[in-house]
Amino acid sequence: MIAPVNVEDFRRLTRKRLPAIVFDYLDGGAEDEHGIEHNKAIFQHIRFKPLRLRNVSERDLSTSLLGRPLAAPLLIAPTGLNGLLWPEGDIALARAAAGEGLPFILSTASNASIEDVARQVDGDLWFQLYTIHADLTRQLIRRAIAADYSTLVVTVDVVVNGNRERDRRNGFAFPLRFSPGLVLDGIRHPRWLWHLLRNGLPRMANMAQQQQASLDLQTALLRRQMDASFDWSSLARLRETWPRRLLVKGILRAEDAQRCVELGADGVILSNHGARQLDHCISPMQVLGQVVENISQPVLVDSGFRRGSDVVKALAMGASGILIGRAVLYGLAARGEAGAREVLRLLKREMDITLAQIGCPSVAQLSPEYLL
Ligand code: HOC
Repeated sequence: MIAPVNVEDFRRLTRKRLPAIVFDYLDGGAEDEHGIEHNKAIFQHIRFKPLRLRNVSERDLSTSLLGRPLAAPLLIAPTGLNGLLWPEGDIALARAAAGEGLPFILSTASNASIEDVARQVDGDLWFQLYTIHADLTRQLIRRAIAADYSTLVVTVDVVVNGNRERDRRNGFAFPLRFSPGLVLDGIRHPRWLWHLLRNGLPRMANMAQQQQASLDLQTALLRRQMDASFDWSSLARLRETWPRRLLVKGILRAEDAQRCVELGADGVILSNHGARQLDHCISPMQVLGQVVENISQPVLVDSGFRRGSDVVKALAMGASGILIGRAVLYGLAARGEAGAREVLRLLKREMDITLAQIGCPSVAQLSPEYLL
């Protein structure tokens, strides 16, 4: 294959390198996967209205978010099981983010622990929390504070696990079981198999490290299911236990965003979890404008971003930052840290070209005026 020039090229490389069972876990969505198409297609309905004869000889992608400088309004989204895609996948992603001047959000379901990532990477680290059990939450929060994570992202859209039929058909489960099918698939993907055999099967490091796990915490950890009773009062209590910046991820309604802020959130992340949860769900882009009008705190967004021009559209609509999930994972799975960085750079490059084309010299000056 010729050198990859866009995210879709990296997706094709990833498909070649990974066994189908792992590729499907990364690439797949809920049920019929209409949501994945919808998340991407929504950008087709948002068009630029370029301003002409503007001096765009110098362009600036830099910004600041919650008081910290960023090289561009991009963050690496929290994604689980990155160690299946590349050895030490979480560390590779965190380094790619730091190298590009961007924050990295470590998932509760990561393969590297909170402490290992903090020890090995010098960058702005955020921690994403799944609310599985109150004791686990307390321990994870204590550890994230001790390891100096700057921001907590609480995910609220995985009340139950999404109905992912590719995974069910493939018998995908974690820890990965070496079924005859996977072994055969692995042999057909020797580079992936070699990495896995050399480094050992990844584990969910944050959950493996629990001290004093009560019986019901042990049960919750084994089931790996969320606490479906987590509600607004739980969020209010959680806010009291985390003294630093807190964002709520998975919000899709203006009134919910408002309520998060009233409970002390420093911002929200609009997301439908990359269409991995509810197939027939709106795209966050469909409510971004309303949410931005409703609250003055930062509104971040993810789900379906594959192009720098997608990012520019969201910024013009008022987003303060875009979380990049699958797109950067295609880079990671194809080429490790270098591939993740290549994807971040190509997104930055596409953003820069888009700014020039629409006559806007900096992301700070983007506004709805640039859109139809
Ligand atoms: C502890 C189990 O975000 C995904 C993940 C789902 C995480 C399950 C966590 O695959 O979308």
